[in-house]
Amino acid sequence: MPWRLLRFGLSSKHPEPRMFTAPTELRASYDVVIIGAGGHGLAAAYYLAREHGITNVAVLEKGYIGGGNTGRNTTIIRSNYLTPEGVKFYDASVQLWQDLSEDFDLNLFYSTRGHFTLAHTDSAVRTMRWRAEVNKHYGVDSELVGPDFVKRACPSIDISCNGHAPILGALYHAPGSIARHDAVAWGYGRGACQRGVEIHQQTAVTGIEVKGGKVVGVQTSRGHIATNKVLCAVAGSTPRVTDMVGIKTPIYIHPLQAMVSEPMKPWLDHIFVSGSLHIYISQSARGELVMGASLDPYELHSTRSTLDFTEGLSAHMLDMFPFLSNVKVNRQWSGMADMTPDFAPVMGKTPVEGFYLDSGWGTWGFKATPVCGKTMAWTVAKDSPHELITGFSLDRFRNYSLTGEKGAASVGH
Ligand code: PYC
Repeated sequence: MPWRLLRFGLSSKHPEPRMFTAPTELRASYDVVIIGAGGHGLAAAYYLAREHGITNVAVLEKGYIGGGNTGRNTTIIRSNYLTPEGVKFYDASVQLWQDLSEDFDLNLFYSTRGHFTLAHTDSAVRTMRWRAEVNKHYGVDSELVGPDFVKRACPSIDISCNGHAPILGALYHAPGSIARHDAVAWGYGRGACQRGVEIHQQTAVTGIEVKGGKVVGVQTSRGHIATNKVLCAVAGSTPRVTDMVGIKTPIYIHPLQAMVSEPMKPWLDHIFVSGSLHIYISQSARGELVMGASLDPYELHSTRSTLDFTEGLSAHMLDMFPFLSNVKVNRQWSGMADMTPDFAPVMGKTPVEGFYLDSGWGTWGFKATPVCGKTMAWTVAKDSPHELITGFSLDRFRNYSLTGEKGAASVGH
């Protein structure tokens, strides 16, 4: 149990102090400005302060802490990727996740469930075998299992999927986990604040000043800031920020929707993903079923939800779990996903000196929060890409050396 929680329980003084200090004024200059107070931006601020001693840092957020994709995902954490770059990177993240509640002294409800990616076709079985072998090669616990294994793990699943798409096998990844998404942003934010970082909410970046190819300042809705280093960590809004410095990326924004059911008593231990049915599901600590599907198939900068999505997802969910037919949907939401052509992120330095990108997360940025914070903090502090992110640089598109991760997407996109 986190020590802070125990101390709180035994204390006669309530309530606790606020999680974050709220600075009123912007300083005239900062060593580093981070755009975006989601998990990634706050994690980078935390590691800049904790591991590199850089504390004159402002995190600017046009909305509120964790109000973007950090609060708009389905919290799945895994490292069963397809490429060596992806497996090593996400495995480092899973290692960090495991100690994060302890590090923050804040319960993140990190819960290891085991993650199944179901295969309904021969070619999907082949891809799962391929992923299992790459995973094992890099020491990640993944294996190809048969339908009996799946049925034993989850007796309520209909292995025939209503006859539409019988389950032929699955990639089983025992370390697959979920966590409380808001708490991650709070933990990194509080840790960064405690070390002197300033988080300015309701502060929109309206322009970035570049002189002679170098960043020299940032214009905000609350005034000007001088700085030589800007980290852009605004998943779903990346093109708006890269436009400010004149950088072109192949990132397009698609909505990614999700929904939760009313709470049920716990019946689903594992996380299930079906690429053919285009769905994923887990059960949260509150008993809600957390469910999602593919991206909306068009470019759109919007977080609106649609009935079409609810109907399609529900129909496929019932193929797998027919007994859910009377369960109510409590709420649904949408995030804006930064999609890249090879389904791998875009991280690191850019052609503009002092402008760093943490972007292109597609549908899987939440799980990368800790490793991204750590590697981006390193990259910004040393002005040199951390070794774990060299496969994700922007210039891979110019050099035709893509990092093809589409085969590890949760669902067909
Ligand atoms: O990458 O595991 C994942 C994921 C789940 C839902 C969307 N992406």
